Formats: sequence, structure tokens, C-alpha cells
Amino acid sequence: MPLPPLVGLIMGSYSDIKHLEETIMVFKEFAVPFEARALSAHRTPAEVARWATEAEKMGLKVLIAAAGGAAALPGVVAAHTLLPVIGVPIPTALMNGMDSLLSIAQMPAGVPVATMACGMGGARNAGLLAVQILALADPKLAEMLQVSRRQMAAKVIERDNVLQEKIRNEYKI
Ligand code: RP5
Repeated sequence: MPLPPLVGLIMGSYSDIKHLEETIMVFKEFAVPFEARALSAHRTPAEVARWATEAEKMGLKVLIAAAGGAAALPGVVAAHTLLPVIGVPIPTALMNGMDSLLSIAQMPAGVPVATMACGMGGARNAGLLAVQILALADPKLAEMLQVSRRQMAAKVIERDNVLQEKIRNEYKI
């Protein structure tokens, strides 16, 4: 039987899913059970309110809300719950996602949304921040995060060595 979801991932439209693959990869990597919904703050406001209001009762511990353009979804979700809400700005054709980023980041005092960067990095960081929040109460997840950070650092060092060799060989310096 699948484990009950701990993270709720909500997106403003099914069309957003292609920008959230990195978030889902993080859940796979850390074996974190999650549920995904595509509901709009503007087109289906009642469903969004119901989902966000019931999220804590459903056992979810952290929510990720992604939206593009007039991206009200993360703020609306945050207005209906005390669970931490991570906002992911979806890139847009008109303004490369600057519209999404500012809509999500500029929350009024009292209702915070932890806003990620726009683009692939932000989508991955949303998943990682959710895992870090869960890891506060889960030492196994915390250890997995430590391993992941060490692996990331090792890759950077490896590329640094490659760079130095390239400079020596190609530029003869
Ligand atoms: C936002 O409007 C969604 O999050 C999506 O990024 C954008 C466009 O939605 P669709 O018109 O593709 O459904 O609410």
C-alpha cells in the first residue's frame, strides 16, 4: 500500500507540470510520498480553498504551490493554512516569469510564502526545501540530505579539476 502523502504539490494549471519535473525528481530521489493537484486560484477558487483548508487534516506537512502570470495560487493557499507554503514561479512567454515571481514574492506581512527562483533551479529547490522541512523530524531524511550535499560538492570539485586541466592544456598557461 502506498504511504500517505507528506507533501502537497499544487499547480495552477495542468500546463505547469512540464516546469515541475525537477520537483518530482526530488521526491523520487528521497522517496517522499506526495500528492499533486492542478487547481486554479482564479478558475476553481472554491476547490483551492477546500484543498488548502483540509491539507493539514489530510496529514500533509508542507505545501508547494506553483503558478504563472497573475500567480495568486501560492498566496491563496497560504491564506487558508498554517502549513509552510513554498511558492514556485512558472516561466511565462510574456515576461519570462518575472510576473509570476513578483506575484508570488510580494506577499503582505502576516501571510508568508517561501518564494523560489523562477525556472528549473527553483523547481528543484522547492522539492529540496520541502525535504529539509520534513527532515527536521526525520533523521533518515536528514542523513540523505547530507549525502546529497556531499555528492554535489564532489561533482563541483571534479569539474574544477577538469577546468584547471583544460586551462593548462588548451591555453598552455
Ligand atoms: C496560471 O496561468 C497557471 O499556473 C499557468 O501557469 C497559467 C496559464 O494556465 P493555462 O492557460 O495554460 O491553463 O494560473
